[in-house]
Amino acid sequence: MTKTDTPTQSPAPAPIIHLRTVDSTNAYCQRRAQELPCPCVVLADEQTAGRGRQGRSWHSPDGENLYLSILLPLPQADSHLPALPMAAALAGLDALTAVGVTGAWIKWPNDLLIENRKIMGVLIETCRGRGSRELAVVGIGMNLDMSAADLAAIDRPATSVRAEAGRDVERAELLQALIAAFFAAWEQAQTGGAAALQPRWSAASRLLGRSVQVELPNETLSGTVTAFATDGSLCLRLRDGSDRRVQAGDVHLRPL
Ligand code: BT5
Repeated sequence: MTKTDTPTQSPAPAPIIHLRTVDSTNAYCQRRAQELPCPCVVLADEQTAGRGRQGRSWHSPDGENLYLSILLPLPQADSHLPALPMAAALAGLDALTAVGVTGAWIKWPNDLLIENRKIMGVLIETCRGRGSRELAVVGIGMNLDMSAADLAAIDRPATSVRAEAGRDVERAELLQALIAAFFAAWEQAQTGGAAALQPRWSAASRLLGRSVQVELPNETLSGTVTAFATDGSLCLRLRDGSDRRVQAGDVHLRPL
């Protein structure tokens, strides 16, 4: 069960609701969408059923990591939707830079990695708020201070802010930088749509020109990344010379 601390008004453009423990901050937002302020940020110290994409799980031990969901009105224009994952990824990059972690890159669609070690993941879901208004739930998990044992429990290489920064970083500092950067990017997208964020987002990827395998639900594509479209899709030149655009999938880098 969740234990809700008193909602605190943050200097960020949205109230932060701080939970001690919860199954998943995304699930919490979906359950409480009718009563939560919108926008708001739901933060937890621990998730007992943190989730990733496609039924995968997000390792969320109790401690100093960031497990948060930003509840927002879902943009009306389709052209604005891809701005959500872009804003989340860019906010993560900005927050890492703010605390002195350099070298992070965006692995399409919106993982943040340092070399091949994952430090942040994003899960975007939707729900209905008051008056059946459609809302977006932007879930962000960033490892701040994972023990070596917790990192080792993850089935892929993973890292944390403290491991990379080599110094103590306060969770409040990281959180504040992340939220401020998210809302700044989101604000930019209000007028310019995803196109306003796409150049920076695409430049922060290391996949351009790389040979990749993309796992889709029913097939696996092999090809070279030629571009990132304004709508956030990945443009691939396949081995047979044909071009494909994919909107979601899991990318595996092939050796250079
Ligand atoms: C993601 O999924 O990367 C989305 C993760 C979103 C987590 C946040 S936490 C707050 C909010 N509430 C939630 O319940 N979720 C969101 P995906 O791309 O499917 O990656 C999942 C994979 O990342 C797993 O299968 C592991 O290989 C790896 N992984 C799991 N936990 C990790 C961690 N803490 N750090 C790094 N990698 C992890």
